[in-house]
Amino acid sequence: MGQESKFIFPSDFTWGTATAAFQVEGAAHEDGRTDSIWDTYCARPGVVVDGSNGDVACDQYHRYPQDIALMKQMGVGAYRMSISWSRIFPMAGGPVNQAGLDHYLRVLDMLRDNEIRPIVTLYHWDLPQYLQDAGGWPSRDTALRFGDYASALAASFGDRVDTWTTLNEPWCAAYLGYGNGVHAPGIKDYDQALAAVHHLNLAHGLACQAIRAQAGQDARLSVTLNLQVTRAASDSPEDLAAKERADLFANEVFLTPMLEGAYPEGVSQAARGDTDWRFVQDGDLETIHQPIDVLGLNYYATTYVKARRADDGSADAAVGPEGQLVDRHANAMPAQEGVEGQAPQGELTGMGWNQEPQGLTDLLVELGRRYPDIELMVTENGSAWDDQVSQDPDAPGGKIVHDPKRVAYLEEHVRAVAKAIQVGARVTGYFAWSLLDNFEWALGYTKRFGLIRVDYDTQERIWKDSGRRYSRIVQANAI
Ligand code: GBH
Repeated sequence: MGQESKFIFPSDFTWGTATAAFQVEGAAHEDGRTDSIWDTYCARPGVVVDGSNGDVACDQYHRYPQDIALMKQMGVGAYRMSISWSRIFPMAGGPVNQAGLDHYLRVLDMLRDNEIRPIVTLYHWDLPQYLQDAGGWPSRDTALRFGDYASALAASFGDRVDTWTTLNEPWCAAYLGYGNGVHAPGIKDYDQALAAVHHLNLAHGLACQAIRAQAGQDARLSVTLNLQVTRAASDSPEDLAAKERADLFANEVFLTPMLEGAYPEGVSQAARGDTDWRFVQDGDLETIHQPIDVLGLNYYATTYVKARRADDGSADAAVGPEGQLVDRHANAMPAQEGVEGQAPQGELTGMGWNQEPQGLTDLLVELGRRYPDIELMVTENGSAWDDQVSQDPDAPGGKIVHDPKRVAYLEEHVRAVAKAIQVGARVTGYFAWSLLDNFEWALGYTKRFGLIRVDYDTQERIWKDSGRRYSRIVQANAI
C-alpha cells in the first residue's frame, strides 16, 4: 500500500489507548491497597534509574474523570486498563477489599457513561508482595490464587467489562522478573523463570475458567503476549537455529500451550540443564488450553539474533575471555547459550529499540494464518522520545508538545496494521501505548510514551501532536 492511498478500516474496528495500574494510578497506600512486588522493588536502591516509584505516578486513581474526558475528546472507543491485585486482595487469605472494588466500579461506570469499552487486564506485573513472600510465580499456589482473584473480579464487574485479559506479557513477568532480574522481584534464576512460565500459563487457564463460571459463558476472554518478531541475522543454518531457539522460549512456550494445548517439542529438552520441568502436573495442559476470543499482541520492535560462536566472548558464560566472572543471566531467557542478539539498526527510538513496522504486519499475517478463528488485537504499540513543551496560545492550557517522531511511528504502525488487514488478517483493534506518559518500570519517569504529556510536578495533562494525530485517525477510521 502506498503512503498516499487511503485505507478505511472495518466499521467495527476498535481504536483505543492503553495503560497499566502500577504505571498510572498512584494512591499506593489508599483504600486498603498493600504493596506489590513493584513497590518493594522500587524501594531497593539502584534498581530504578531515577530512584522513583509508583506512589503518585499520574495520580489516575484520583484523576480518572479527567483522563476519561481526554479519551472522550480523543474519540477512542475503548480503554485498555489493568486492575491492581493488592487493591482487591490486600492480605494473604484475606477477604476481598470492597473499597478496592468500588474504585474500579466507579471507573467502569464512568467509561460506560462515556461509551468507552473497558478492556480489562487482570495482571500487568504487580503481584501482591505477600504472594512473592510465599514463592511468587515459581510457586504453583500463585496460579491458584490468581484463579480466586479472577473469580472475585468477574463476580463483581460482570457485564461491565467488555473484554477480559488474563495476563499482560507473561514473557516479561517470567524472564525479566526471575531470569535476568531487571524487573520485580529482581531474581536471577532460570529454574525459577521456567517455573514462572508454567505457572503464568496455568494462571491464564484458571482465570479463563473462573471468569466464564462467574460472568457467563459468553464473556469475551483474551491474553496479551509480547510475541517477539525474531529475525535471523543471515540464512546460515547456525543463525537460523539460533532464531528457532529464541522463538521457542520467547513465543512458543506461551502460545502453543495456551492455543494448542501442549508445550512445543524441544522445550523441556532444551531447558533440561536449567530444570527438569517437574512442575508440570497431569491435567495442567487441559487447564491452560481454554478457548479465547482475542489474542492481544504488544508490538514495539523486531529482534535480530545470530549464532554465538565459541570465540565470541560469551555474555552468558560463567567465565569471560580473560577469566573474569561474567553475568550468566545477562540474557533474560533460559537455554540461549547458542544465541546472541545483534545490535538494532537504523534510527532507534528513545528506548534504543529499532523501528520496523513491517514486523507488525508480518506478525499479524503469520498469526492470522496459524489461528484463523481468533481475533487479533494490537493491545500496545508506541514509542518513547525526548519531548519538549512549546507555548501555543491556541492549545488548551497554552501548551503543546510537537513530537514528529512519535507521529511518524504512529502513522507507520497504523499503516502496518492496515496492510495486514488488506491481506486477510483478522485484526479487530489497535491500542496506542500510551494514553499518558507514565512510570516506565526500571526506567522510572525518564521515558515518555504518552500521546498526552504528564507534567509530574503539577499533574497537568498536555496534548502532543501525536495525540491529535491519533484522534484524527480514530475519527476518520482511516489512515
Ligand atoms: C510493554 O512492555 C509493557 O506492557 C508496558 O507496560 C511498557 O510500558 C511498554 O511496553 C513500554 O516499554 O531486547 O530482549 O529486552 C514491552 C517490553 C520491550 C520486552 C521489548 C521485550 C525486547 C526484547 N518489551 N523487549 S529484549
